[in-house]
Amino acid sequence: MNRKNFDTEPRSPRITPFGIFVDQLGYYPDSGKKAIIPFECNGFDVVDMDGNVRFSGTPVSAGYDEASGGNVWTADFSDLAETGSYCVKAGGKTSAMFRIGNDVYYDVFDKTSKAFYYLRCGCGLDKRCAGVWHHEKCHTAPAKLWENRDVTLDVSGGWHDAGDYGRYVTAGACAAAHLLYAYKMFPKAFGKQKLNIPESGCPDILSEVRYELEWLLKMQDSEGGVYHKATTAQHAPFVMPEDDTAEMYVFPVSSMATADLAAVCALASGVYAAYDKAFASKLRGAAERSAEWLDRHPEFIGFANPEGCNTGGYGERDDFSNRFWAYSELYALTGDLKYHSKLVSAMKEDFPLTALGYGEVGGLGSLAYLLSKQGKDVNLEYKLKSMFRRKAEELKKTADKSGYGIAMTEDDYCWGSNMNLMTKAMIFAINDAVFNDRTYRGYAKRHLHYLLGANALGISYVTGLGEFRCNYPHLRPAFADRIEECIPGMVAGGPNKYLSDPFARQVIPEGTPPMKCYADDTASYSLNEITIYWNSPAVFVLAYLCGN
Ligand code: 9MR
Ligand code: ZN
Repeated sequence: MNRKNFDTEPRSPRITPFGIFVDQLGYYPDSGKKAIIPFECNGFDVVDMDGNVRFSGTPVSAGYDEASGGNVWTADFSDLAETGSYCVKAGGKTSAMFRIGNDVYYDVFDKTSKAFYYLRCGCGLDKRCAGVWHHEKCHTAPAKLWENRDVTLDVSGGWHDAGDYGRYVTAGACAAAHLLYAYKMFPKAFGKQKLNIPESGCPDILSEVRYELEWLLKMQDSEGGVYHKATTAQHAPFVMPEDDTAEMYVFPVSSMATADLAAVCALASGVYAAYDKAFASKLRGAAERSAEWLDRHPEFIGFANPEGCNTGGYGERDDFSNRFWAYSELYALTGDLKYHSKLVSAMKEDFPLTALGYGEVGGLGSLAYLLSKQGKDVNLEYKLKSMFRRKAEELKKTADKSGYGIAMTEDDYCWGSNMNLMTKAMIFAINDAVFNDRTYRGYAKRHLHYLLGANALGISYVTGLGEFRCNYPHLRPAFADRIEECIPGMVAGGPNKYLSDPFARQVIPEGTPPMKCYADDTASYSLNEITIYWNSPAVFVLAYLCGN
């Protein structure tokens, strides 16, 4: 396995040894359970680890599946409820090993949550918490303002965004918000979680999110505006973070970053109030200062990389959804009617009210409003609820047509498709939580099953989890540490039919169906990078399934 020269020698994609696809982590005893068989056969068996047949059935045709470009049959073994380890066999082929049990997702829930710790910047990861993946502290030198190099400031801390070492406010705010909502909506799931991180005193996930929030606070300037990102001028080579010693820069304020900071700080203020009043009030103050800045700057201040910088842009075309999210969170926190009228005005613009990604954040604003304990305009509440319900109904229709049971259209297989996958599952989870509608639970689960192996490549897209799993993500420390086993719990971007990097184009033949446009190769940033906001929706979905 040559991991050193990936930039000159991309490897052929590793092929799954399995011909039948299952969630490699497993199924709850009382859940629906379907293996996916991409070939015709007469019958299937579910076999335990001693080789005994424990269930037999006949596969049912699910017809032609567009996204994977083939006919699909499903093997329904929902009636098998006994705890244990199994695999599915049919037509001389077999699935990966999986378990049936009430605890099958605990490990993936913990590891995807712990992934944020491994991405911490500005501190060392010690052996006690990080095991073999420990490293020295990184990126602690003072940074320079890109536009005025005489000014230096301390912006250490937070999480590395992704496979690169950049730290971007809008991306960070979105990931932190997914985790905070996961905690707010499904607190039970986090009660028993032990992430083995240095802090204690509150649920581990809140200590972890606080690490990011403390950094976000440093990105706010004295006027309340928020710098868009802190990165070096160019992406670092594939070295350990402590060996990336290039000059760190802080890039200009954007209105998206400012609004997102106001939003996430307001949200966090409400959550941390129960643990640390001083921190909660600091967050509230920051949120209010950024909201005042937004008042003084009604115009859109976007972001594009200046000449000489090639790190992530996270540009957006407008800041409508960001402002809506900010006012909605501030209203939920304070009950101040001025924020209510601002959120209503923000809604005059056209933007999706259920979007949960890092760019379009309208869904986070809607969620803030719906979960708020403040007085609500009934019409507005009804409208936002209907939007979530309508979205779920639309997704349900798409999922019912898919052989894999997921609501992914062909266009959803783009850069970071696993974020699309997991935010769709979030929509189902939100519908269950807000309307008490349990019918959506199975839909959410099937999206997780796809992530964990019930997909056309039979691969688990989470490092360290599943019998056949991705292990070579485009993630600098995972390459530079020379450790064969990747840092666990990282969600890969996943199939991207646009093949947006040279390595992807080199190894994936033209005409490959969207669901198969993936290679577990360090070289491919458009197929196999990891990011904080691809992990965070997975944590949300797992919190829902483990704690609800
Ligand atoms: O996740 C982003 C994806 O949706 C975009 O298509 C892509 C190209 O603009 O950028 C991705 O974001 C990258 C960011 O700019 C820098 N850090 C790594 C991110 C994941 O590749
Ligand atoms: Zn760092």
